[in-house]
Amino acid sequence: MADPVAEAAQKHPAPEGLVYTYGTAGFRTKAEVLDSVMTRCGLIAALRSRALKGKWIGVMITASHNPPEDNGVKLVEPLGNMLQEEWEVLSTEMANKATPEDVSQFYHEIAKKYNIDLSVPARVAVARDTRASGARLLGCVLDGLHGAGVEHKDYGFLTTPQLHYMVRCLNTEGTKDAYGTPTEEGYYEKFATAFKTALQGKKPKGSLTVDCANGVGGPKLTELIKRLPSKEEALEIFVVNDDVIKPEALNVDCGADYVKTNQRAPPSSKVGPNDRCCSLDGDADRVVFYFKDANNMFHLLDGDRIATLVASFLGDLVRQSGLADSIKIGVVQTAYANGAATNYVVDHLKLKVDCTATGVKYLHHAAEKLDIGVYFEANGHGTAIFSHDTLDTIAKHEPKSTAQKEALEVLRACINLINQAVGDALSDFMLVEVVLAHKNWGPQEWLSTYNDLPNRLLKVLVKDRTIFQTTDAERKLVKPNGIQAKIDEEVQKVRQGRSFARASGTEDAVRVYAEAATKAEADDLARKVAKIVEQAGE
Ligand code: G16
Repeated sequence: MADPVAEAAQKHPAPEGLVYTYGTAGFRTKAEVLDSVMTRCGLIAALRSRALKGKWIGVMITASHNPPEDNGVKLVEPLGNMLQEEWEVLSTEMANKATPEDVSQFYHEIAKKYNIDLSVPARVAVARDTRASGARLLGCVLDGLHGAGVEHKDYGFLTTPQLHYMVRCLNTEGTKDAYGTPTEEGYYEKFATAFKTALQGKKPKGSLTVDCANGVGGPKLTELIKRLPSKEEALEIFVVNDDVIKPEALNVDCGADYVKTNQRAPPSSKVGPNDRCCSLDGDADRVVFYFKDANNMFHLLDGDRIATLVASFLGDLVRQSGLADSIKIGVVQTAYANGAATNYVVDHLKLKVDCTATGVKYLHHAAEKLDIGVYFEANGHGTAIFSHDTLDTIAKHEPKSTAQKEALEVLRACINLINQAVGDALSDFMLVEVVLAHKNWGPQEWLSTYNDLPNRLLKVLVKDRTIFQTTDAERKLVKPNGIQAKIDEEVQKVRQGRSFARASGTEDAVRVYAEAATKAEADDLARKVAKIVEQAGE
């Protein structure tokens, strides 16, 4: 075969009878059936890079919060954003081509349709998390990249946000938007320096225990800590669940998804009352905080809490810097946001709230329309982004007093501390620590800003989850017919009730969320809605 694209596809034939979809966060399923998808993603990455005149594109091999036997792949756009939706569709189509010839034909069809010059250099940066299947799947991606004649950089093990950072740095190097040095050292230096500057000599109360879900975040956090100010000067950090030698331990009984879904600390947790803890997920792009009070009661401080904390702090800094008239802040949430959090943002912080479908790409997109867009999913995925004009305004602003100058310095340091490319658990937890240190708050003060409505998240296994179709930012089901009316009926029976069901984009399940005035009502509502979903899915 003289066709290198078809040759690459030939090496990793597609299993028969499987249908792949580029979901909430790329392709994600059992690792054993992903070889062909990886090679084809390598080809798509090559085309995407060529379509953008040789800009660097990222390929991240990870299944994030999923169990150890899963894996996945997501593509990263030049500024570190998620892949454009149109290209998600192309990726799905490519992944489902039956033969190597079909793959090659489609590759050339895409080139033709988008006027892509196949002789233009293509550049792709690759990284992976610590899953056992990662090495094999990396080989499959590289076969695709070789087939398409791509210049590539293999970063080895990275957290997902680190790869997003690298891609943004590679594409902005030497320009006025230069984001940093595209190396691991560059990443640690940038964020560690920003952390120190943003603290302005303030010391967070107590220590922080970080559960790394036995994923790639563990070793990377250990590296970061080496560059942070000493524990005497700033923050004492204890790293737990950082075993990457046993890949079967990944996300098991620990990590952000475990803590958020079960609303309890990992069973291995040994911290004392009021000790701050946080949990990352398997690829360190989510973080949730929590603590146990003096009565040993568990309290979760999830993505909603991080959003409200960060939005209020940035709002204060903008005001104190004398910029309140020129910069507006908004918050972006999904349907999973606790009703109490939404009310707090609107009624107390007096900020605008947008609601989008699940998936970082939707939230990021909505946040891009704001001067400062703070976006977080309740599960701990998120960041804050600053528009070009806002960055410019902040850079040029001349403070008129010492107080304005100090606030402006912290605001500028926060811009560097917040990963603008994508939500980043390491950068996010440092930001939270900065805010708590400035406010002189412990977790209890943070918790007391508002009371969450009791809520429950359930997973329902059905025959075919694709039959569950939603509208209104996933808050209502339009299919199967009649199901929403049944859910509404149950919701009306409980006080302050709200519930919705949606097909997961990363797992083979339908997720059910319910909240109500009391825990018993929320649990009961969740169970009833789950039953409705189960019956409709039979
Ligand atoms: C991914 C997405 C998130 C989403 C989560 C769950 O996270 O990046 O935006 O909230 O999946 O999505 P779903 O409910 O559709 O399964 P991660 O951390 O697994 O990459």
